[in-house]
Amino acid sequence: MAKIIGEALPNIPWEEKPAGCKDVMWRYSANPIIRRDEQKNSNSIFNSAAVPFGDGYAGVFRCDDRARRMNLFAGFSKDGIHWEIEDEPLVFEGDGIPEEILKVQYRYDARVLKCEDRYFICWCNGYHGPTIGLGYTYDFKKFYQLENAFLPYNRNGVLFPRKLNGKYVMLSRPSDTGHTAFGDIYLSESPDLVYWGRHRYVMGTSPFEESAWQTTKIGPGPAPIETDEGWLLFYHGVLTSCNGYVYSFGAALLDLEDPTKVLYRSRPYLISPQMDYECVGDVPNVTFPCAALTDAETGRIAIYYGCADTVTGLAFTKLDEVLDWLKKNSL
Ligand code: BMA
Repeated sequence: MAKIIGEALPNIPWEEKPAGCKDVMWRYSANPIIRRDEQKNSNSIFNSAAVPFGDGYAGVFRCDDRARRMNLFAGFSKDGIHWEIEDEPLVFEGDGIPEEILKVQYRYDARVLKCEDRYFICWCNGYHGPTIGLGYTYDFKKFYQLENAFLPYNRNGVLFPRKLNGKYVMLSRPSDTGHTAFGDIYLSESPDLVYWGRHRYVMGTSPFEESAWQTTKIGPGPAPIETDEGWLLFYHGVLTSCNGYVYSFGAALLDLEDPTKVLYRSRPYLISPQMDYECVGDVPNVTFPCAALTDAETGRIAIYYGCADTVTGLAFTKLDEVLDWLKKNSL
């Protein structure tokens, strides 16, 4: 049996696979768990991240307001399903950065992860175009911001939950100023969370004859999950259909020592937009994962994903099941 290297999480949000379901990943029956208007001024709440915190959970939520401004908000939950999201956006204090970097243009699609003694937050940060913002908190009350990790333009920065060979490691998807029509996953490392370099290609889009859901662009989803067989990465992939972009997600297994080596990568998707709340919304046909909770004891995995850029859903799988599927269905 493969093992998640991490902590037990007995109260992980969970629902058993419905009888007769043949899928490797299944949706929570009460999806969406977060409605579009659950926060004071929100137009939509999606592409958000959650982590175990205290005896419950904390998260960083993307709430676009009714002026359609994109910003990040802290939220708290006892069970990982019912959330209280704050009315005011995150305020970061600079950690060695000038006012210019602290200024908020727009912030979206946060990932949150525990690394060493703190919770890191990576997000898409407006700085003359999208780049990767980076900050941390100890308590989800006070937040500290570091330098942007990269030059514009980049989206989907995702830090690993621990250093590798003494360096912090981040996956990202270099992009452009608009609704980028390309995108591969790269890995960069840093000795100090300020200077990022040694950029390496990890994986790119696939030929459509091979696997069409990931032909236009791909990008990292939740922070990689450490297992004894490798880093389990859930990633999104985009197909350009005659009706626009379709965002699905699948999984890959990266080498534990050298995560630029892709051991397996899924040919089929795990989740694609099929339910009404995934197909209908501000941006139709989007399923976009940003967080994963894991229970090392049972191998349970719960994924938070944005649905149609409007609401937030939960989906479940188990480590053994997803690895077995990945190995049998690899590109
Ligand atoms: C991506 C990001 C995501 C969004 C997706 C679909 O480029 O902007 O926030 O969910 O497009 O609109």
